[in-house]
Amino acid sequence: MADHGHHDPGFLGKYVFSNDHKVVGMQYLVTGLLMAIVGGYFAYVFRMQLAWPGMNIPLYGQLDQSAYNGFITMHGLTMIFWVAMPVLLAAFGNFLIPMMIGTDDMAFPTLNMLSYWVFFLSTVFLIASLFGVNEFDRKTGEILSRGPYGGGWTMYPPLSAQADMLGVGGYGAGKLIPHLLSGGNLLITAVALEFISFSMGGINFLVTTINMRADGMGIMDLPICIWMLDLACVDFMFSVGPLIAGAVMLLFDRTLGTGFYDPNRGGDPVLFQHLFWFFGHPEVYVILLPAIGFVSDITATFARKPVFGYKLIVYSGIIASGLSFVVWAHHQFIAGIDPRMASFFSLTTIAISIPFAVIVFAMIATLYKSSIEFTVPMLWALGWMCTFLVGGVTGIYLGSAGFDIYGHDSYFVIAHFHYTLVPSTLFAGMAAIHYWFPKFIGKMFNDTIGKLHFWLTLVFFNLTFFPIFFYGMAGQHRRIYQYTIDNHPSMVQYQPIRQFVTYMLIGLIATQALFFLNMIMSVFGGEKASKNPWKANTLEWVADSPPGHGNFHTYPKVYRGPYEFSVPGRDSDYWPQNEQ
Ligand code: HEM
Ligand SMILES: [Cu+2]
Repeated sequence: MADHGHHDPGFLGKYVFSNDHKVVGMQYLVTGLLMAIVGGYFAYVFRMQLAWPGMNIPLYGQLDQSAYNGFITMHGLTMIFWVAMPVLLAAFGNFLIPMMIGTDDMAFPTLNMLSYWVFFLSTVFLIASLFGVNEFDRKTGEILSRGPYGGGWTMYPPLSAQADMLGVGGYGAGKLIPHLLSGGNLLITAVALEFISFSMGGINFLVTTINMRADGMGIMDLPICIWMLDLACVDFMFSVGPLIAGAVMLLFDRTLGTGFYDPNRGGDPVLFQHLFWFFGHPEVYVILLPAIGFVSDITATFARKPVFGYKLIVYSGIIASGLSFVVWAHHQFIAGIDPRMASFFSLTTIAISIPFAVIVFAMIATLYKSSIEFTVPMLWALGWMCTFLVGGVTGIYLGSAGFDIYGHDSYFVIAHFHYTLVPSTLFAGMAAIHYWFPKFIGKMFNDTIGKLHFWLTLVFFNLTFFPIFFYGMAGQHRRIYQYTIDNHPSMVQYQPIRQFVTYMLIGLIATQALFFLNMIMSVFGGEKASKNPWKANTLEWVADSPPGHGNFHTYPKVYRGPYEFSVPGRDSDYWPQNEQ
C-alpha cells in the first residue's frame, strides 16, 4: 500500500511483465476474449460444412475431412482451456480475490505474473499445433502435409497413441524432428503448460484468501464468489495430477513407442479414459463454480436482498466439489465398464445434481418478493439461471446409464454441454464483465447496446442449441463429417435443421460484435464510473474506479457479511462491509 508506486516501473513493467494482480487479470481476460474469437471461428467453419457439405466456406474455403476433425478438436480445447478457464477463473480470480478480501495484491505476485506468461506460452503452442506435421517422408524427413490434431478434444487412445500414424518406426535419428512437431504433440505440450500456469494461479488464489483477508473478515464473511473461485481451484488442483501422468504416458506412447494405451503393445485404452475423466469432470465444475459465484453476488445486489441461504450455498458448493471426484465414469458407460460400477456412477451423478439444484433454488429464493433492478449484469445473471437449468436437467438424464447407453456420443450430449458451458462462460462471464468493468476500467458500458447484446444473444443461443436436442434424440452421432444417404440414411432428413442452427450460430457470433463495440466505445468515450455505481456491499467497491496500484488508500476493516441489503431501520438500502 504505502510502499507501492514510488518507483516508476516503465511501460514493460507496468503493462507487460507486471505483477499487479489487476494487470495480470486484464491480460488473462484479453487473451481469453481473443481466443473466443478463434474458437468461434472454428465452430463457424465446421458448422458450415455440416449445413452445406462440401461448400466453399466464406473466410475459409473447402474443409476436407481431416481438417474437419482438426477443427472440432481445436474448438473444444480452445473454448474450455483457453476461453472458459482464463476468463472465468484466471481473469476474475485475479481481479476479485485481492480486492474482495481487502488486500493490495496476491500473496505471490511474481508467481502470478509467471502464471500468465506460462499461459501465454501455452497459447503459442496451441496456435502452433494448428500447423503441426501430419505426414512426413520417413526417409528424407520431408514434410508432406500439415494440420491440426484431429482425434477429438479428449484425445482418446488407441487413435491418439498410434505411433505409426505419426511416422514412428524406420526413421533415422536425424529425421526425428518433424515427427516430434506433430499437432498432437504440440497440443499435449500446450495443455501441459496451461496446467502448470493454472496450478501457479491456484496456489496463489488459495494462499491469498487464507492468509490475507482484511481485519475482521472471517471465512463466513467472504463473498460467495470468492468461495466458488477457491473451490474451483481446489477441484482443479486435486484432479489435475492423474491427467498429467496420463498425458505424459500418452506422449511416451506417441514418441518413444511405449505401450501404455495401445492394446497391440499390451496397453489398455480405457485407462486413459479414467485418467482423463477423473480430471475432466471436476474440470466442468472449475468452469461452473465461478459462474455460480458471479451470479449469486450479482443477484443479491440487484435484488437488493441478502443472498438466500449463504451457508446452504457454501456447503452445497463444498459437497459438490467433493462429489465431483466420484462421478467421472459417467462418461464411460459404454466403454465396457462393469454394470455394478455403472450403477454406482449413476447414483453419484444423480446425487451431485442435488447441491446444484439447492443452489439454483436458493438463487430463486433470493429473487422471491424482491424488487429486481433489470440492469445489464442482472439480465445476464438471470439469463444464466434460465439457460443453465436446461443443461443441468439434461445432465441428470445422461447420468443414468440406461439413458446414456443410447444418448452417448450423440448430439444430445452436445446440446447438454453447450447448455452448461455457454451459460457459464458467455452468460455468467458477461454478467461479471458488465458488473465489474466499471470498477476495473473506470467507465460505464452503454446500456442500450448492452441490452440489445443480451437479448439477441439469448435468442440466438437458444435457437442455435435447442434444436440440436431433437436430432440428438433421433440418434445423430457426433464427430461425423457429413450425413449422407450412404452413411447415415435416417439422418439426412434433418439437413434443414442443421442449416437453421448454422444460420442462428452466425447470428450468435455476429451479435458478439456489439459487445466488442460497446467495450471499445466505453473505454474511449464511456461515462466515468463512480466508486460504487451499483451500491453494492463488498470491498472492491471501496476502492477507486479504477483502483490504483495497491488497490486501497488504507486497508479496509470488515464489520459484517457481504449481503446486508435493505436492513430495516437504515436510510440506505445497503451496508458496505467496511462501514460500522
Ligand atoms: C447437474 C450437473 C451435470 C450432470 C448430472 C452432468 C452429466 C453429464 C453426463 C452423464 C455426461 C456424459 C454424457 C455422455 O458422454 O454420454 C456429460 C457430458 C458432458 N458434460 Fe455434463 N453434467 C452436468 C453438468 C455439466 C456442467 C456444469 C458442465 C460444464 C460446465 C458439463 C459439461 C459436460 C461436457 C463438456 C460433456 C461432454 C464431454 C464429451 O464427451 O466431450 N456438464 N454430462
Ligand atoms: Cu462429467
